Amino acid sequence: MSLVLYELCGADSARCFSPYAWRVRMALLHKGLAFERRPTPFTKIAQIAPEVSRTVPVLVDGDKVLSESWDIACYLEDTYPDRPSLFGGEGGRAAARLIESWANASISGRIVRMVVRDIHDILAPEDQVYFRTTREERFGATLEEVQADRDERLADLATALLPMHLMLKNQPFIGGDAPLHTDYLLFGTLQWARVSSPFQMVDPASPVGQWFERCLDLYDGHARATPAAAA
Ligand SMILES: N[C@@H](CCC(=O)N[C@@H](CS)C(=O)NCC(=O)O)C(=O)O
Repeated sequence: MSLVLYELCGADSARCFSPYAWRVRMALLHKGLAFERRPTPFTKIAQIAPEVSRTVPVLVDGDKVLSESWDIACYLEDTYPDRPSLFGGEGGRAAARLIESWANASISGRIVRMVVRDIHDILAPEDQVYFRTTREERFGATLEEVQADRDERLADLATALLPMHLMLKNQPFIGGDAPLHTDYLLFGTLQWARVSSPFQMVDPASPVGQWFERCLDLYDGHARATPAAAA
């Protein structure tokens, strides 16, 4: 097997939670490509391929070392064109950029403030020190302060998810009748929350919650096999 995916894990190497790595993992499954997974903690990421990336995911395909989840999805689409398409054509690839920006800016940007302390708690001790230091510097507040008023911010997250809620009245996936990479872009973000935090931010009975469950069922329930964070 020549494809190797480096992902981000907690103290438990079975608990991979990076939203960007989940996007790539789902893209590999969509393409039907076999791959080996290498769960990597925060403080070991720099050793994967320092000349190429300081972040995960990193995908190794033979002698190629790739980083950046969007670039990896495009690489898979262009390198394995005979496999199921991730984008459904060039228009789909261009439109997927909007979904990526929305998922990153509007959804991940809100979710991180609801789970940042919980992420800390699933990390190994040396990663906890690194994570607390870098994130507290980034937020200008303690992890506890950042996450403190998350209940009051649920309505704001629901508003940010409204376009998805409305779309789901007409079709089961962003890709239409079946998922495309657009679905994996948002899915990765919500899977990050599911795996790293017990805080329930999307009602499982809501249209978005049901779409998320459909994504968890894809590829023989692959993503569901990573357990949700325990309360
Ligand atoms: N734009 C990158 C973002 C990747 C990224 O930020 N990954 C995080 C994990 S979710 C990371 O590796 N962080 C390393 C660190 O914080 O030291 C992508 O889409 O792949």
